[in-house]
Amino acid sequence: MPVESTISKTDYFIDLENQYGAHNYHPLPVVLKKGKGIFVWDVEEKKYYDFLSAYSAVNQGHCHPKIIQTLTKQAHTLTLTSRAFHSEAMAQFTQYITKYFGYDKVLPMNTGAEAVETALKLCRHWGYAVKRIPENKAKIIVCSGNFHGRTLRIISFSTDLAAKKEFGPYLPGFEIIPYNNLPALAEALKDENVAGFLVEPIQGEAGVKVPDSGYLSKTKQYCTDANVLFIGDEIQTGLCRTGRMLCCDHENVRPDILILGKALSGGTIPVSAVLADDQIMLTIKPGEHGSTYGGNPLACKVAISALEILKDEHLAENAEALGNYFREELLRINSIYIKEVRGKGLLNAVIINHKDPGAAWKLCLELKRNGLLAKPTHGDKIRFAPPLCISKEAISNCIKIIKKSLKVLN
Ligand code: IF1
Repeated sequence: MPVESTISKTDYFIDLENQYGAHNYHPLPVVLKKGKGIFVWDVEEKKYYDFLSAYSAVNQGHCHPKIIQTLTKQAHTLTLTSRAFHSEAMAQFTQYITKYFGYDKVLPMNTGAEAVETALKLCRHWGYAVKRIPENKAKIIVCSGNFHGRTLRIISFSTDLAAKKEFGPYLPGFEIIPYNNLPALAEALKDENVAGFLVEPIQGEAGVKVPDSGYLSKTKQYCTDANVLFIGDEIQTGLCRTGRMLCCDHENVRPDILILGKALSGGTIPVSAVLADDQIMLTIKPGEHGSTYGGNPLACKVAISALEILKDEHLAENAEALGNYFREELLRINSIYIKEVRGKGLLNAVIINHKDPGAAWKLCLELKRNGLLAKPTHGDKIRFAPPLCISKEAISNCIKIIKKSLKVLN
């Protein structure tokens, strides 16, 4: 940054990014440079509570010392081998994560979207090899309002126009049914060529849509009865975010294919994984799927640490207890501008009720001014999802900030 500059550091970096970076986002006007635990700092040294947690990737808190120690140690040792060779770390990771979640096998990838792609390919393979669906006829059922990533295949079955318009032609083989609707699933499952049902246990992007209690266990049962794979996208809801290790655990549902990402590395490097039992996973043979970086030693070591922390620090229990407390306190504010408070554990959203369609954005700017970062989604919703290591005292402070900030809407 120029020494004599008259503009603020924040404006300087925002201008720079706008000039050289693609305009595929509309971020809050804050430029961050440091993070620790539940806090982040901007380039003006202002400190904030982080109530987004990088969309639930930093469940363990920013720069968790144990993860950073693992990361730096492994970075000095071995970072990438490709899958052309075995690695010590990959072997250890495969054993660790499969025992942790109780599956026969794991297939490691990097981003969430890649893991979803992997799960879809795996499901189709199983459909042909095991279920004996006629060639090219396999169908996968998905839900309206879904968010599973941004690849061409995944946006092909998105119902969000912004995510898909003018990106066609779209890939066939998907049927979209309404979310949280059992009769619609029962009807769709009548088609014998259905191989899988891909579902988010809570729809994050749709504004933290929590389905009716019993939805997950019943959809799982319907799938089992129809010999269809239940594919749980726990990329956002998993890893303690909703008060259980997996959101599906709330209903004792074990997905046939489990997809993990985000917090699997505690917000350090992209690490994702697909878990399934042998009958499904072993339908993929050498040469049929892979990734240069998937399962790299750095990622494997980091993921083991990230998973250890979730249990060692009782983050599921903390998310459950503090989530309940947070929602109760939000409701107690009793503001006319809060139409609804919803969520599970520390995955929450408030729906703003205001004649000004820009009210949620305005409130987020005021929250930022008062030291709390959160992001509006779909105009009128604000997601509140702090790192899971947050304390009751911190939540209580944040409630005060939210209460004070709501006055900006008067
Ligand atoms: C962005 C949302 C959250 C996901 C589920 C797969 C992926 C995601 C359930 C893909 C990613 C992100 C991506 C991020 C915004 C964010 C998001 F608002 F878009 F929906 F978290 F709520 N399945 N979700 O939530 O994972 O490939 O990104 O690693 O900016 O697109 P990815």
